[in-house]
Parts: sequence; C-alpha cells; structure tokens
Amino acid sequence: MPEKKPIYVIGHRNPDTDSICSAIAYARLKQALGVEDVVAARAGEINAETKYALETFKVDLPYLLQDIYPRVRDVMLPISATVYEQDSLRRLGKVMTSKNLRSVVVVNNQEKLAGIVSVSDLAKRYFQELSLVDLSDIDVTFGAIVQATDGTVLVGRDSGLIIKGRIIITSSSQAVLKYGVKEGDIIIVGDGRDQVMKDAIANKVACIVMTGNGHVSPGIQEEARQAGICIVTTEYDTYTTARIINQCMPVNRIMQKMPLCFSSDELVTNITGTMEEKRFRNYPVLDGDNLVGIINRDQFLVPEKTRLILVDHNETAQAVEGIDNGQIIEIVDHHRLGGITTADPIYTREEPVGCTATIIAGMYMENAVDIPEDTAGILLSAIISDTVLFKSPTTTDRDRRMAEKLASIAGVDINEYGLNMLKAGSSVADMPASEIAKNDSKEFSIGDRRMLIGQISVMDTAEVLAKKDEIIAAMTALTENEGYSMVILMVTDIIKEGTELLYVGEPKDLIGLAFKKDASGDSIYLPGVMSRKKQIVPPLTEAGKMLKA
Ligand SMILES: [Mn+2]
Repeated sequence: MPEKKPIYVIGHRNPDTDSICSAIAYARLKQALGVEDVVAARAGEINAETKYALETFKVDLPYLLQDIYPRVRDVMLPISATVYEQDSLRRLGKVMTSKNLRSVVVVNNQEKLAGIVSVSDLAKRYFQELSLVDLSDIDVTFGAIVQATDGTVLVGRDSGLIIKGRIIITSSSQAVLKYGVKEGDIIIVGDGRDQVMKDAIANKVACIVMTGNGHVSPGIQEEARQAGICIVTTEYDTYTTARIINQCMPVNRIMQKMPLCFSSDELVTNITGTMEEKRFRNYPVLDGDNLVGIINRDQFLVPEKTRLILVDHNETAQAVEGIDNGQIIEIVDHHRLGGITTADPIYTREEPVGCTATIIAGMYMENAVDIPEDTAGILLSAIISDTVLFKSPTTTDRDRRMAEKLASIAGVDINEYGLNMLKAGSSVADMPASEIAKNDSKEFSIGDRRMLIGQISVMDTAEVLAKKDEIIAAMTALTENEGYSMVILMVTDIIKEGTELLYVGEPKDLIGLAFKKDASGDSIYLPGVMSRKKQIVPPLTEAGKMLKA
C-alpha cells in the first residue's frame, strides 16, 4: 500500500517570505499541538530575501511540492508475489494458483525486475511442448527439478547446478541401453529397479528421479554420492512425474523480458495513453531500479487526496499546481477571497492584517505555545517583508505590535535586521530581465481577464529601470506564451515609497481607468503605492467592472 501522505502546509506559487515562513511556523505550531504528519512545504523556489531570512535564523527549507497531481505510486497495487527467473514453471503455476494471479512479476537473484509472465505464456508453453524435453539448450537447475517434481533430495548437489541432458523414463536395463542413457541425462525410475540405477550411475547420468516414493538402498545412495550424481524421490507415480517434470523449465524461458514498466514518480495522466495503446494487463512499477508495485489495467486504486493547509493565499490560480486533486482542510490568510470552493466545511481564518505571520504568531499565543527563537525570527522576517518594514498601507497596529514581540524573542533589532533583509532581497544586479519580469508574480482574474501581477521591491529603482526595455520585452513574451490579457510589474521603491508600474497587453484603458492617468505608454509612476493587494488589485477590479459595462 502507498504510505499515508502527510498534511502539507503550503503558501502560494512564486513563494515570498510570508508564504515560506508562515508555512514553516504553522506546521511547527500544529506539531506542537500534537497533530502528526504535518509537513511544511513550498510551491516553488525561494527568493533571495527569504534565503537571507532562513539562513539568518538557521531554519531549513520546506519540502518542495511541485504539484499534487496523482502519481503512479498513488494508484499502484502492492506486489503480492514474485518468482525468480530460475524458478521452475511448476513453482510459477503454484504461485499463480495460490494467489489467484493472472500474471506474476519475475525477479533476478538481486530482487530486481527481470520480466513478467502471464497465464497465457504458460498456456502457450503447454500446447507447444507435449513431449519430454531435451534440456541441452535450457538452463535447468537441479533445484528446478526438485521443485518440478515436489521432490525430496536424497543425494544432493548445489541447487544451482545446471543440468543439460535429456529426460528419459527407464523401466529396465534394456531401456538404459536402448535410449543410450548417457552422461548428464535425467532418468525417471520406479521402485525395485536397483539394476537400472546402477547402470545409470555407471553411465554418469546427472540425476535420478525415483517415483512413488520408492526405495533407494543405502548402497546405491553411496555410489551416487561418490559419482556426484543427484537422487531425488517424489511421491508421484511415473506417469505423473513424467508429465510434471517438464515444468522444471525455468520461468525465464517463457517470460517477457524487459516488460514495459512505469516509474513510481510518473504522472498517472502520462501512462493512461500508453496503457490503452499496449493493452497489457499488468505493468511493473519501479522506483529507481527497485520494484515497488504493479499497475493493473483493470484495478486502479483511487488515489488518496493530498491534504493541504493553505497559508498566505486562497485563490486556486495562485495555489500549488494540481490543487483540484487536493483536499484543502484549512486556510490561514490575509488576502481577498478569490472564489475558492470546497467539498467539505473547512477551518478558515482570513484577517485583514499586513501579513499571515501576524495571524500565526497570534495563534501560538492563543494556544499558549511558546514561540521558539528561530520561529520568531522567521515570523518577524515575514512581517517585515509583507509590510515593507511597516511602510506599506496594509500595515496594521497588530503587525507592528507582533513584530516587536517577535523581535525581542528572536533577539534582533527590527530596523537593522529589516533593512539588511530587504537589501538582500532587492539586489537585481545578477537577475536576468526575464526573471525580474515575473518576480513575485501572482495570477488574478480581473473580470474575465487573466492577469499576471508581479512585484519587485528595491532600495533604488534605477538599477531595475535601466533594464526596462528588456523587462518589457520579457513581459510581452510572457503575455503571448502564457495567454495572459496583461502582465503587470510593480517596481516598488522601498525608500521613496512609490511604485513604477510597468505593463504590457490589453486593454491599457484598464490601467488608465484604475489609476486615473494617461496609460497609453508602458509605464506610470504611482507615488505612495507599495501594496499589490491593497493598492493595485482593488482599483483594477473596479476598473474591470466599469470597462465591462
Ligand atoms: Mn502575505
């Protein structure tokens, strides 16, 4: 069975410091409250500012959850039985019967995948091979002969010993002569045929199979032992033994070698086409080269939904990819409600404060859980980041008070640490224009238009605006490639407290209407504007309604 999946606490795509730090801190709070299996996750790579915060307080990166689409491992069945490639068909048949399987995965001695064998492979073999076999071109082991006859070893050799002769039924010494029993052969013999056995030993057969649990005298056993000849007894009569000994043939003679298999990490949607085309019943599943399960065409497991706690966002367009396959069990956020729907009632906490971390720090206090130093450090980092050191109009008194408490727990000076962190995050020197163009970007639906709105906060906008032409070109490419109506980038000056708004796409009237400016170019300056959610998205939404009407 696939392992039970953990509950992931996760922020939005293109995670900012709040999305990362709030996820970590909330997962830690849940753990402290005794909720097991809670894991902090992230929906993408972290930015330079977040890296600075995590490194300062020595906190590990959360788990990278690229998407939550069902994987092969979520729908595969456990493997109920395997056979070794050197096992006899007799053993294969028994495994199939006892486990009620139509096909069995074949492994080598290292337990790695060697092939797959089905009932029809076995049936084909029965119809083709009705006579006793000549083993000269088959690697039949002594062990397989014992397996095939359900035998007991009286005089044995290494079970891996390869036997290459013919299989001959002998009832008399004449037969030994007639068939020219020779070195390496296997003879099937009944009780009371001591002379036959002596002749066979003299002819250096490889193996004697005594049927009907017949008697083999100690003298003959000793002769065989000295000649290096194996003796096996079986309870079956000669007729039955002759019939079933053919099943000594190793499984690898009839199996399909190198069967089509899937990686456990593969998306389920990627394998269904292959399965429809190939029409095989079963496909082994590998994790690296380890066999971990099997996909059965007719028996997909219903994948367990990934349980998610969303922090710092509530819109599906901003959530980890594949969110529709997940089960949202909680939301802790400080943004507009963006039309998320759920199947079940869930716990939500939406508060109009400057940062999710403010809410989460408050939840530690409500639950009387002490905030550890490093947790306080990253929560503080998130508040500084979201409020741009309290300059953003989204800042509330609660954010300020909470930041002070957290700073004293973490033992840092808010202003000194805050400026250093913002500085670390605002260096664009080695950032290509294509990355600046989508920095900290989030998708929004404004009316029926899909828009991407990014933000880059810097100490001085000159460095970014020097690359304006390249950035505009990258934004245009983004509009065309991803099918957005508009791509907008806020270049926010933390010191001067204002934003140069770059935009591409249509309708530009939307920008003009929203900010009451001539927006026929590709940028406008918006003094005092620092917050996307409070100062950019709401006027755009209003303008969107007016344009529609
Ligand atoms: Mn936030």
